Amino acid sequence: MNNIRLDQMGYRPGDVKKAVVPETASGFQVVRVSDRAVLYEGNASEPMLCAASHEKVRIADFTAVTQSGEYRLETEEGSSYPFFIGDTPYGGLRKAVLDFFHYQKCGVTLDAGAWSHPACHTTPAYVLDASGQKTGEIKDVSGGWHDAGDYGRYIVPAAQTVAQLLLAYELAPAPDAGVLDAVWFEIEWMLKMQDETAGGVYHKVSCETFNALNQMPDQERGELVLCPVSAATTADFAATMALASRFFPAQKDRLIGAAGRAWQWCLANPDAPGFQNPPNVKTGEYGDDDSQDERFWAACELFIATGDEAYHDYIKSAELSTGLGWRQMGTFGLAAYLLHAGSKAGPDLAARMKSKLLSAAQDIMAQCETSPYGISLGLSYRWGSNMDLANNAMTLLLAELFENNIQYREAALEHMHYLLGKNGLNKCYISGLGSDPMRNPHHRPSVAAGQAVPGMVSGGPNGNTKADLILHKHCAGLPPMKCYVDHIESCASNEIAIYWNSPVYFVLAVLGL
Ligand code: 9MR
Ligand code: 9MR
Ligand code: ZN
Repeated sequence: MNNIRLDQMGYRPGDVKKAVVPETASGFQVVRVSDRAVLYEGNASEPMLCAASHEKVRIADFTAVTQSGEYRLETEEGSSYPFFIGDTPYGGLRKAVLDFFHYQKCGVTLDAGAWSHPACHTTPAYVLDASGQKTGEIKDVSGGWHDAGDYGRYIVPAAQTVAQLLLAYELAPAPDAGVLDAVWFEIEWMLKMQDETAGGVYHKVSCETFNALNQMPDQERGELVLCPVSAATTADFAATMALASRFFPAQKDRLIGAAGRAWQWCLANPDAPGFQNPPNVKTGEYGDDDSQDERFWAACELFIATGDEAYHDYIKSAELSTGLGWRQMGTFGLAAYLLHAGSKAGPDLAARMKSKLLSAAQDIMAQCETSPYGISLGLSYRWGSNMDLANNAMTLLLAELFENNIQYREAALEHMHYLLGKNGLNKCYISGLGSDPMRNPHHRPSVAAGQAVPGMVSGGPNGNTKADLILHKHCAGLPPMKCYVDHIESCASNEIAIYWNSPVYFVLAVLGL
């Protein structure tokens, strides 16, 4: 393995181009692959410590190279993976990241090459109470996307995913028409997850336990159970349906109606506790005992969708918070209000929201400045660190809508370079692309087929190596940026998930990559 870290796909001519090289490499060259012509010769920066990888490194800046071609960056010690400079160096990346959602479809016959399978999870689900007993009710909740490497379907991460895909569609300079079809598939399932009488939304549907890692979806035949309604889920649902009503005009009344019923449930249950798995249910929990941020987001979307001042009153007295990851969703509300409340927006409130969003962006930028990789995770590499990374990039791009600062955009792009190989492990964290892509995801259809579905974003390094045995075996004691193993059994560092692909898709679409 070479030790020159750069984007394994490449760079557009006008973009900043930086590689990270070892401390020992002071000079470098950019060499054309076809004829070994030296296009550029430069000196790397002074050595810097990367706290997250515990390495002293230098930055090799070759922004000056703008001529299209295929190159390698070379030092005295070695040569990088080849990469392209050109107008479209990312080839099929963005399409693959979006097409991934097709492979996650549940409840339908899937025609998807090696990953094809008959319809899965089509039996009705038994509603459980909080103690895990069946209530006697059964419900058809077929459809939607499998959440991740497992086959559960959970509303909380679904809401994050749908919101990020719809915002990508809304804010991209050239949106992909396929987004709306992709998202509608999920929304139809989400609608089935609502208890129509009381308006509450069931937290999740899955079998009681996870099935074997080598089974295709249709081979999971256990009884499906619906876990109890929760507040975070119901508020997320209200927000998502109201948001979706902007994009699906023919379904507007139905979506707003469902959102309004969910909101009424939230009002009637102000102190509902956070969701916990009933004792017999072992699948993804997505517990969140603070639903204030989800309620705030729902009120913002419902205000925009209906113009009803009752929602505005709720927003005015709500506490503002930020976040784009399933537990903390405040930024979705801030962005919605700032972009769409229009002439109805309270100017003081809008100013407070804007400063909340911009201060989140400034915190992210401050982290980027301390990192030779130009990224924002600091020392915090949690389960799904690549989602945190992509969500930070998305926050920067949202902030850029309200504060014209080219550095936000440049930093967001550095975050994509990190995912595509410019990182402490020289690994491309997206399957099917780059010179050394993720090959062995913790993803049941990929394990069953013996090959990885393309376009999937790995969870990425997880400093808490004890979270799975194989990660601990390979990475115990390593610095956080290196706690990753490309192994099917490492769910804590190498699973994939719908809500890890969605922020990456947002960034690619909005940057026009
Ligand atoms: O495959 C499961 C993955 O989707 C989850 O993220 C992870 C943590 O909840 O759990 C995985 O399932 C493992 C289970 O927890 C323990 N036995 C082995 C399972 C992997 O095959
Ligand atoms: O993304 C979730 C992460 O934040 C948690 O630390 C982790 C362990 O509880 O669970 C992750 O979510 C998994 C979910 O529970 C089941 N489906 C796969 C998800 C991704 O690993
Ligand atoms: Zn299924």
